[in-house]
Amino acid sequence: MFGLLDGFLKNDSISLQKDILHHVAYTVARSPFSFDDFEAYQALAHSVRDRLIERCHDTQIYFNNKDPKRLYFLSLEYLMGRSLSNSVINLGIRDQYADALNQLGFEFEVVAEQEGDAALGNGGLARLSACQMDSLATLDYPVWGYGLRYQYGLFRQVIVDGFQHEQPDYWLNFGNPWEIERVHVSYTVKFYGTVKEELRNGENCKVWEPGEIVEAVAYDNPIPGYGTRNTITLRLWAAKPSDQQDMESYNTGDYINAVLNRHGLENISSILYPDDRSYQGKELRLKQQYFFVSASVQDIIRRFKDTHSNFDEFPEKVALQLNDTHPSLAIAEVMRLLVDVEHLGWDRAWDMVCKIFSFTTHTVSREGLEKIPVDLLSSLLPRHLQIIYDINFNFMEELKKRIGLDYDRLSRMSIIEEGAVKSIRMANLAIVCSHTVNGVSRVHSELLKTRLFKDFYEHWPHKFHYKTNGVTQRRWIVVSNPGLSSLISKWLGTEAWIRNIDLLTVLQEHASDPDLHREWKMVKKVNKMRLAEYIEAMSGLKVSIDAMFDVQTKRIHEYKRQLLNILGIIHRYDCIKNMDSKDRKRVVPRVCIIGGKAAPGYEIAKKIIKLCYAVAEKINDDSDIGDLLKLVFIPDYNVSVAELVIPGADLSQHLSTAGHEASGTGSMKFLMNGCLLLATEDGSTIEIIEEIGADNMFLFGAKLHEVPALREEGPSLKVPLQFSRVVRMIREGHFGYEDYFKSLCDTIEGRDHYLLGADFGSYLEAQAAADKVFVDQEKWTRMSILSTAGSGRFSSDKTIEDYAEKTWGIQPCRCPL
Ligand code: DL6
Repeated sequence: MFGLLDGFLKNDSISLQKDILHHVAYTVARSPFSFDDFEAYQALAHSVRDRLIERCHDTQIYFNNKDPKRLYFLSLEYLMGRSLSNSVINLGIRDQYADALNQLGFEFEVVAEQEGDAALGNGGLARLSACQMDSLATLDYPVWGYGLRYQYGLFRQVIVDGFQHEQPDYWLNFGNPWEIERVHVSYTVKFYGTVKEELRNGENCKVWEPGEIVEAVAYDNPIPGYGTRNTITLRLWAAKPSDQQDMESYNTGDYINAVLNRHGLENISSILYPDDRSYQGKELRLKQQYFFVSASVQDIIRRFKDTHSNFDEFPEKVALQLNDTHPSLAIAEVMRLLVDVEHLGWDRAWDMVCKIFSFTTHTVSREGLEKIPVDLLSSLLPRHLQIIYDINFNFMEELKKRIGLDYDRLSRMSIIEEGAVKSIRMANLAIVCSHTVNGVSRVHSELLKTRLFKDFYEHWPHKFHYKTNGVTQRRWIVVSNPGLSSLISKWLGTEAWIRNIDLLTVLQEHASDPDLHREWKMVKKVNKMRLAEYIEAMSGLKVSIDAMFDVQTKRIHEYKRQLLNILGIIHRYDCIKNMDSKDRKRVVPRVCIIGGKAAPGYEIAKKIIKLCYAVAEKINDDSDIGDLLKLVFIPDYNVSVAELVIPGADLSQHLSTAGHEASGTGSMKFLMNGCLLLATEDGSTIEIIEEIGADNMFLFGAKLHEVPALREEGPSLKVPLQFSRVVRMIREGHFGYEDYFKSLCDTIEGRDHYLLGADFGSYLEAQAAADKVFVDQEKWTRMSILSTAGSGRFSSDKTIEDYAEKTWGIQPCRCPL
């Protein structure tokens, strides 16, 4: 199609140069003789966007011709990070662009740094969605991603005097070249109002008369695959006032208020909720969920109807994936559209719903499960509440036939929770209506089957599966660690591992080769220098790259136990202070790096950040300690900071109390980058151990089956003396702010739900083991190589292939080159 215009866009460096200059002149509106790095970035991004659009169109035309079964991936969050480097690498034209820029007097890396992060998500779940989109495109699957185009992404974390402050992330301030606004692709989304019964063609129909109407407008974000022409689309919805709304108020003369009300409707898509665990009962959140699923489902049905005259083939052509419970209202929306609008009849619609939906949960705890107060749903989405009640009624009737009148079990499995606040259990809704319920690691799946969803597992064992999470090697090695990427390609004699991750195991054969060791260490050294420069620029702290870079970066949560890490650092500091000079010579120097955001309302998490700063101030200012120990907190940890930090880490810590991390994906990124893991046997770490062997990592802590007994012991549990000593140091004001830290210390003395005291001894042993190996650089490097070599199972390509075959039933559909 584009061939008709002027031939396909050319990708040699001269053509790219011309293209960049064209965009400098006509898109950025600057003189081609004078533009700065940011303007170069804008022009470059638009030039890449042109190529993405070309491929996106070709991909869609190809999909339309082939009409394969399509996957629709519904997620309320995506942490995409930056797009430029990833796009040009996946398009295979990074070097050509670098040349083109060079000839114009710019450096690719410097220009790429101008891009801000797209942070439309909180943490693990959101970054996983981004990795999975990359794999879906690369593996040529016919897919659409759907989500919300928040105007404010995840807050910026600013630290003032050690305290976290949240600032808005208005990421669209300077425009977003990576999206295409589709003004002609919009749907009305209805809220509030009443449901009436009407007789139509002799049938009783439900007619929803809404009280508010909002327009959902599509913004398409192309996602290019690597080594393929396929470029899929992530369609994000933005709320716009609808012309149908408020005509009344305009007519009554209240012009100003009518305009203000209109403007308010845009707020639906304006802010991302910044808590990754609990969202319960907020009207705006519910509006966001429904807004995005309603627009998406309307779009999906419209696309299906474009090429089908009836719904007979709907389940053979459509798979809908619920990324956690957040999009579960899609179930009721599909029912509403098929029954009330398409008039298919309840039974036929229900049969289809049960065939098309699959559900993945990312939660371990009961408290983390979403609930929607019935009162709220009844006012906001009255028709959907009726549908959910009907689904539940039928389900309860079916259940009674199977289990009889076991009221306890019936009430536990009901979609409706009775009680002080009558609520809809979104997970129960998703399980009842999906053909498959996936966990995100093997142990997570076991926890789902034996604890969280035990009743459902006993009822429908065939529905329960797991797909261990993975991360994309394109982003987490090729983009973020070009040195390691070239090294791997050189030793493997091919770049094929970028699409075929199994090839990484070939590195095992070379794990003891001194030449590889030399080159491997050099790559790490360069990455550590880059990270050290960043630390100095950000905090003014100079760190030695000969020290072990020991990193823990992730959202701040009590269960992730950043506090255990800080207690360990205090212990190390205390030991060094009490050593004589002979013993000090044997200390392995460490740079301890911690980073992550605390949810704005999570006080204990914010105290952990403050404690980290207070301890850092004490240690880093102590001239007696010098380079033996440094502690730095990296503020505003996000995807692009992770791209810098992960390749520079020697050791990374994953400390969740066993049974609390559903999977964990940070560990996989560190593993791919040859970083050794110090970890508990939790989530996907258990599977990492199977791949690389316990000898190649530092494990510690209570195992899953030991946790209940330890908890049972409560305050009488014996904890190591060192533990009591470091907690006392905090309580006694060694790091200042003793009153402020009191409640933090109280969480780990006495009840200590996350078992920091119980695990402290084995944690220190694991740390000592890491020190010992670090001194033996040959052993360390071998372990590092084996870590990368064994990381292939944790590529999102693997996860996606598994989902495609076993859950979604979709096949690759590769657009010809
Ligand atoms: O599945 C992705 C990721 C897991 O790796 C983490 O273990 C889990 O904590 C995280 N969950 C969330 C919570 N969101 N919800 N719901 O991000 O998912």
